[in-house]
Amino acid sequence: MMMNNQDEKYMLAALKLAARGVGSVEPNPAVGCVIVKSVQIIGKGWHRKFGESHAEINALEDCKTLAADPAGSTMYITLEPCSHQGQTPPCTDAIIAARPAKVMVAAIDPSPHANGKGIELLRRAGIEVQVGLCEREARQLNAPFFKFTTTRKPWVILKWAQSIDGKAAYADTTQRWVSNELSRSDAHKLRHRVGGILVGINTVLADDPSLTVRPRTRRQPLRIVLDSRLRIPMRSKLLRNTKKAPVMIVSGRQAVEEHSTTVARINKKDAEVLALPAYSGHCEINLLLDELGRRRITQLLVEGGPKVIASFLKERLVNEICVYVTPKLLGAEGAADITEALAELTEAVGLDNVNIKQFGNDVRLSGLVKQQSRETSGIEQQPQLENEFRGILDEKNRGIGPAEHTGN
Ligand code: AOF
Ligand code: ZN
Repeated sequence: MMMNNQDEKYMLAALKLAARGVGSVEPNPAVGCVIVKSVQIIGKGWHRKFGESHAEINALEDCKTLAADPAGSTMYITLEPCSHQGQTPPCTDAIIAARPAKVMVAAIDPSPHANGKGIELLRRAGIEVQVGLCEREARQLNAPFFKFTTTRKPWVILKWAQSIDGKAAYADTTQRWVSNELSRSDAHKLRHRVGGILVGINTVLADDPSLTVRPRTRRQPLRIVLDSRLRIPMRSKLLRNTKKAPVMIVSGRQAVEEHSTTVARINKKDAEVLALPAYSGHCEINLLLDELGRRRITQLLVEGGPKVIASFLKERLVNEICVYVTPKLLGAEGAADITEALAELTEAVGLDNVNIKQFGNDVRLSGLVKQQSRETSGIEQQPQLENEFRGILDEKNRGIGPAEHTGN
């Protein structure tokens, strides 16, 4: 394939632009586009927000600010341009009308509505198209999108906060937080990426969380509770504010049959009860992922507690982990022992693409799960990424939300 360092430089610039959309475009992929003519960038664009115009359209629009004509240019696009009428018209129409000489595409969009169709259309219109420049980086930036599109299962992120000695909570429930405020606000941003947030019933009983996303104008993820014995209190915040965001209580089939009055009361609160096959009291979470996939939930954030975290890891369903460690040893003052729950794991779990960041005195450690994600994500792990690109991923795709320039 004919390409050079200049090409790579422009594609990396497009990837950097794309990364700005992480946290506001989901469940769409983050896409960037750079238009170059006579060794000059004449247009830049990225998909800013779900439902808004695509990267290519924004870049073509941007050419107008320089009064530049994209005819004869080279367009660098991080994902195959769409050729379908979605919430916006097909990008291929706009590209063909703009008459670039060449289009460089980092990765094919595996969605059924794309999958090479966009590239074919451009070629048929006489535009030279090259595919595969910085493909690995492009696939990593949108790893959740690629996993979902190829497996129909959501990308699973585990998030928790703990003391140095592995306690996720204080025994005294009047002391609510283990991590500091900066960590908590960073963790909150993770919710912007996801279509679902899951906790276990013990977390609901102990913390009574609302699990909503602020600001409220944002997409509100489905709030999911694993509750094998249907113990959720009718007075819990979750069941009292079902109008703010949908709620799904997941339980075993037998429990649902046995507790039909509770189910009716939950339904009356406008929350859903999902009955799954269960064995020894535990629902088959693998089947839950299939169901969430059918509902087009592309990313799931699992927020604990320890037992739930351990079950996702035991079932090898986790793609990404984000842990906040607070510099305290809670000893007997601590509860919700993560280390103890994880002692049941029979195999060690390692992380790739590790990122470490400090929030006050707390430390956030995040990364992609090795092997587990290799098996289930369809993406290749690549620890030796291009330095510049690693920076983008570290900031944008690993455990944090939108950049300064998302335009919302
Ligand atoms: C592009 N450029 O910037 C993005 C693309 O409903 P819509 O119209 O927003 O279309 C969403 C689909 O388009 C999404 O599932 C993915 O296949 C593709 N995303 N395509 O040409 C972009 N974000
Ligand atoms: Zn498009």
